[in-house]
Amino acid sequence: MHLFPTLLQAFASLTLLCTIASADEARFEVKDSDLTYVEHFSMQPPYVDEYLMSRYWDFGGNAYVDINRFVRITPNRQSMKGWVWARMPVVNPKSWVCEFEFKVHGGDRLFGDGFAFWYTTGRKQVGDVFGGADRFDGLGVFFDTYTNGRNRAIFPLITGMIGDGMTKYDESTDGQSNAIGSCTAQFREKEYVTRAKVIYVENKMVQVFIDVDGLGTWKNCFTKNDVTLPERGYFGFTSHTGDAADNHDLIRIMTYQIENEHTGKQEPPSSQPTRVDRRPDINLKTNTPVPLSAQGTSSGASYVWYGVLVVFIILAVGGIGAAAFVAYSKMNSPKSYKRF
Ligand SMILES: [Ca+2]
Repeated sequence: MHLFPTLLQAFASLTLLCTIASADEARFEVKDSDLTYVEHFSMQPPYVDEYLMSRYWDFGGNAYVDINRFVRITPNRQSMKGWVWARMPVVNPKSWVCEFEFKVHGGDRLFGDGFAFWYTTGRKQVGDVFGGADRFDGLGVFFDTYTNGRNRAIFPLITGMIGDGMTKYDESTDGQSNAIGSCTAQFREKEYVTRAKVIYVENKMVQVFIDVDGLGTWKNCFTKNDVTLPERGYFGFTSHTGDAADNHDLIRIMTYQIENEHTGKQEPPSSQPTRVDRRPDINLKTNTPVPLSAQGTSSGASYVWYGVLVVFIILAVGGIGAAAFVAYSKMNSPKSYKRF
């Protein structure tokens, strides 16, 4: 007679066990109505402004911009490394969504290695973790297309890792030994644009969602609760190729501030310090892809200064030459001889 309540009790206990076992189920949902667009951490075609500069992003290594089409982090060639880094650290928003559209493609031959999304205290440091620096401080999400280590996962594999500035990325397990979560996602060689979004709710949660099936719907890749990321991190994207290669293209980045009952009242995103370094990392004059220097340090401003310097040297040399010629002419003129 008491079987039904007992069964209910057992079911309730089982449910509780399942809840505990899947502790990294999302504890709450971030809704579209919680979001405010943040321009200075976003990027979209044509990627450069009227001065052919990118106001908020630096590009470097083997990365290049194809205006209106994509930012190619690495081209489909062996041993390439490229990067795209935000110029300003994320002071505000404290809780954010960084959504990006990307394409990874290059044919059916040997392909790799993938690309990384970063939110780290360092930036522009080139290294061997998908083109970014190892022992990073912050969050890395790796879109891994090449199996380096022995693991049973099906690739491509998306893996998240939180670095403390000392822990190394473990390539022998493709990052699985230090992963906060991962999922398999067939994002290569798609006709449509593939998307991902990384969500951080301050001191509470990191989540990664993907849309790689062309259906326009988000699927949870992984959730990690009770996470605190460092303050003043930089958003970045890096990639590298080795013997295996692919085009790793970034098409659009859209960053949003989250404000809901879990984040509390947030400062408006516009309160972000607006000091922007106007020196560009790129000099774009045509619609054709413009490769960048190895360090990404060549700039339009530099070219202008080189031009000014060259003109100055020409004028200076010309002036000295003219003065020398006049002096020589005077010395050798009949008048000069008459003085002696
Ligand atoms: Ca790998």
